[in-house]
Amino acid sequence: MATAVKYSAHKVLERPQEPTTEQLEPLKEKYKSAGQDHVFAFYDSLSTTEKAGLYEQLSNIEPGYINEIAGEALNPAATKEQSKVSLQPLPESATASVLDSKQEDLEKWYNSGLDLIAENKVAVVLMAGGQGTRLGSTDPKGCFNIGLPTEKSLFQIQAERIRKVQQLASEKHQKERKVVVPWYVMTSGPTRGPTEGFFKKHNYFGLEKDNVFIFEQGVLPCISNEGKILMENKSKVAVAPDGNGGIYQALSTSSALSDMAKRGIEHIHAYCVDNCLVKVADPVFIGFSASKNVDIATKAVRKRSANESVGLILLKNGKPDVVEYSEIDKETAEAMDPKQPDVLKFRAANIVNHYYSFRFLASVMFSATRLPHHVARKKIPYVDTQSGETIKPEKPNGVKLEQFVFDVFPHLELGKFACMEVKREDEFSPLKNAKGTGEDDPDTSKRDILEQGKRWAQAAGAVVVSESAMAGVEISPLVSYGGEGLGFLKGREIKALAVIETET
Ligand code: UD2
Repeated sequence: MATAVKYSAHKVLERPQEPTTEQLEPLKEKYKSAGQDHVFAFYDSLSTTEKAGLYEQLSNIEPGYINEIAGEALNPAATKEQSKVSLQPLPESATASVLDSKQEDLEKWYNSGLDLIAENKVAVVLMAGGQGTRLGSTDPKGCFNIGLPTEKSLFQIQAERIRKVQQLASEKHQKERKVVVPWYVMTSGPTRGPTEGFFKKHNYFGLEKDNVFIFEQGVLPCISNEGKILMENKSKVAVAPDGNGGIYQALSTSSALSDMAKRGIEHIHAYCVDNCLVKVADPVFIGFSASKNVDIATKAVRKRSANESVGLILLKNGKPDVVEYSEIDKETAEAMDPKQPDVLKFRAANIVNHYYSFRFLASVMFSATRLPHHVARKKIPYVDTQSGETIKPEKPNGVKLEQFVFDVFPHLELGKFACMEVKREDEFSPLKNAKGTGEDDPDTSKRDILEQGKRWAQAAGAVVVSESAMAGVEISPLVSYGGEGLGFLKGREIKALAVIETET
């Protein structure tokens, strides 16, 4: 299947040439037969550079494919199957829970996970192409400073967790070999430059540059409610990132996947940039998934409330799947467990924290472009191709088309899928909203990290004296990955707010 938009290899048009008639006519014909030739409305009035830029952009879009996916997304087939959709919680056989697993199992998974990391078989993929509109920051979310005493960004916290888990794996094997967990960072058009610049400015946070692979996902044109491609200005189609489901095509097209193959990677941890508690390359999760020999595993936390903005991990028509919060019906979201009346029936909340076997990722490429496109209704500024006027709409006038990363789940037999429930307080605190919202915002992220550090210090035998409720302990990931190695704190009194940056 042709891709919607080929990847602009960041070609800088040195001396833009005006497209010839032989080049232009077939392109105009293709758009005309797709009913999208309004994109040429201003072509003749454009400068040579603008003509070259528009020609380049339009040549990388398949208008027929855009019509197909926009048609499906804007008019979901109201087939009779819709009424027969069966939703059930995942069966016990497909789920494990850190909350009630035996300590010996957790240790077994932890140790086998560290062994796989030590054998350089584990990679990490960070989904960082989102535009973070709700947060109100124009920078990529990973650059965000949540207000910790050290002022570390989310990127730095995650980079230091990779460094620590490399060190733990190496120490488990008496440092016999160099341990590398390569970090593949998926960006999108708007986030690629600022992300690359931030990593360079901070010297990759102590990681080796050759083991940080920044790549770009695809984009899709923004579409009017009537299915027409929207123009951002007279010489540019309005585009948006193609969703975190664009990861599959991007891993292949960007050659990240072949880089993993060269390195002998067998296990991949893919996660969401905005979760400040994320255990990057979590040995327990890697060990658990590898021991079950699954192709995909996903972490879940107990849903906080019926209206929490999280996808629900469940069985849909007998297949593992996730129903997104933007698409769940009220009745399903609020259904209570018949066996436990005060507990939600569907309570396995998706936290964008997935394990993949390399063999699965390498196989899924052919079908990735056929993942469904979801519709995000947005107010999209555009140029009216009749009047030439730029319109800033007051209400949603169009849609962004997005693929969702979890839409590959139904491609799996249940036996090749697993779900691991983890503790929200230890592993999930998403940064979604602007400061002051009171939920999933910079203050809740900061609170959750400081609280976790305080718990770890107390578990290690320290006495923490807090001056205020928010006062906690920031423990550097370079000192402790998950609360381990803090014996040096035993018997010490710590006046919170405190920072533990080294073991001395
Ligand atoms: C995501 C999940 C939702 C729930 C919630 C919890 C999906 C589709 N939805 O919803 O089920 O787990 O998070 O926090 O996963 N991203 C890209 N490229 C894109 C769009 C997003 O890389 O084109 C990344 C984004 O940078 C972030 C992650 O995907 O790391 C989730 O994106 P989001 O925060 O926009 O998703 P949200 O909160 O709507």
